[in-house]
Amino acid sequence: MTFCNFTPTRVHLVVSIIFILLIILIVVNHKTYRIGNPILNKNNLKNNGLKVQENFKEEKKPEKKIHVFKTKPLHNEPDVTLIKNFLTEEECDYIINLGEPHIKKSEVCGKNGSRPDKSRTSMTAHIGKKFLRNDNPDPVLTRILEKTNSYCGLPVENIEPIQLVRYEPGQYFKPHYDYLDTKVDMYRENVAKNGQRKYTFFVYLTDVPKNAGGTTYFPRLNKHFSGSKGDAIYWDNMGDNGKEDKRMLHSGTELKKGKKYGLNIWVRDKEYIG
Ligand SMILES: O=C(O)CCC(=O)C(=O)O
Repeated sequence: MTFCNFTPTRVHLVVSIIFILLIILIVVNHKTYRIGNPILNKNNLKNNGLKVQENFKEEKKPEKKIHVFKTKPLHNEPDVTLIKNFLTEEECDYIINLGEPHIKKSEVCGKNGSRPDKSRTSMTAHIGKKFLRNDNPDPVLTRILEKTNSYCGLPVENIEPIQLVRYEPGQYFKPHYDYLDTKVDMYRENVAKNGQRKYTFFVYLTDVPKNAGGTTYFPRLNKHFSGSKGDAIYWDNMGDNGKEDKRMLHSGTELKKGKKYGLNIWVRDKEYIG
């Protein structure tokens, strides 16, 4: 039979190899589209005028960590909330150790800028940009900012440098607002640039002994609040209508004994530039 007598020539061999290579090329090319090679991402394909497959898979983004918070309402309308264990004990100690070497007399925002004042006798350290270098981000600070973003929903970029505060017996912070007074030129400019302080997280970094004062007091709500180590007291300084909410007047009452460390985390209503 002719079939049995078939003897492959060199030409047959070359044609067969080309054919097999062609099949391999088609299969590999098909797979590359489906796994979402970053070079062949949807936009590049579109920009190149190529048709994008319906089932194209995008490059996998790192999963965003989901934080679960346990909360307790402390007051309704206006809302004040206790966030249990917002920081871990280790995070509290870390912040104290990080800020303590930089601590100095607390200041208040006045007509002529930030100055020490007898209405605030505590000590403060700003934990600012130098601790948050992009090339070497501090993992604990990064986690705290991520939790803040996760709870309030505003971006990490809106958070001011966080502020460690320390009270010793006899020290206090008289009633004040956290939002900046836009009737004062320099704060109006600051708010135009950086946004207003919308949310406050005041985190208790240490336990305050019982009956030792040192509460967070809201005179217009006639309520004293406090937390255990790691708990945050959270409120909105702006209210639903976007205006400064005068009911959020608050103070740090005089500490009678022990030492109280707290952390102010203020979230602006737009990106904080500085
Ligand atoms: O010490 C407190 O309980 C509140 C502190 C406070 O209001 C502040 O530092 O702005």
